[in-house]
Amino acid sequence: MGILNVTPDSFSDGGCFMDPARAVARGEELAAEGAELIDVGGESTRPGAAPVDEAEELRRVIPVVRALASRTRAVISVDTRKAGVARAALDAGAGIINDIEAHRTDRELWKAVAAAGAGYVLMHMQGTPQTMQVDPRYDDVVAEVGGFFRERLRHLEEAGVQRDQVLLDPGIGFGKTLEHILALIRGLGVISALDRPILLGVSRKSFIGRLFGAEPQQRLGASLACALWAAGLGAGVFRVHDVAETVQALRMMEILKQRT
Ligand code: 7PJ
Repeated sequence: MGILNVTPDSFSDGGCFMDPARAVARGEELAAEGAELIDVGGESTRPGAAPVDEAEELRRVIPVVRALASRTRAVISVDTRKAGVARAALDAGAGIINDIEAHRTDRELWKAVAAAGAGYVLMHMQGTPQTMQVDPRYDDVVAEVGGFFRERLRHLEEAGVQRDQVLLDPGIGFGKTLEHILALIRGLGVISALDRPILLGVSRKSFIGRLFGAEPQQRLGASLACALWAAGLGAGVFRVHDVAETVQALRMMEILKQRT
């Protein structure tokens, strides 16, 4: 899954793709590098980011979704917390809604996903983007994230979203300390047991900066190491900035696993 932020303020590529033509060109590039999914986001979720109103988010996201859905073979995912944006994006050709709030703010969103029969990324977050990094606490982070998925999967089914529409994402960096993040990545096997595809978003994240003192553009090595580790524990979708490098690393691992 290649990341395409059409925001002025995302941490790694904010402001690069605000012009729709440039955003579409970048999406086509991600697809050419081997992305099977492209995650288009019009609202930054970094701690303290300014909220974006619906009209502005629609204006940023929908033209890009429409163009990429018709011009690439990639499935378009839309990173939104708003039902109105989700509905418009699905109409414009998106196939997946990536809802980092797990519908805490907008109960209509699940109905839109159910009506379209679309894919749905169910991501764990403790708190809200404004508060999540203040003082995250867990007794057992792996067990608690697993419990959250079980509970939400039940609610999703009640709302008409079937299990086979859902991908599970532990939400790396969303209300987690460095220790929580490492425990979750080490413990992904527990989440694999829920028998839904796992999506992992570690690419260039700040915990890598904490470990190695590296700037976002210098975090590829650790991002790849996490992806390969997670692939070994059953993760199947990797939300990344560096698509070509990640595809090459995962293909290499597949080659090494083949016994002829
Ligand atoms: C994630 C995301 C993630 C999902 C962001 C960043 C912060 N959506 N949106 N999973 N991260 N599903 O890219 O560093 O980990 S925004």
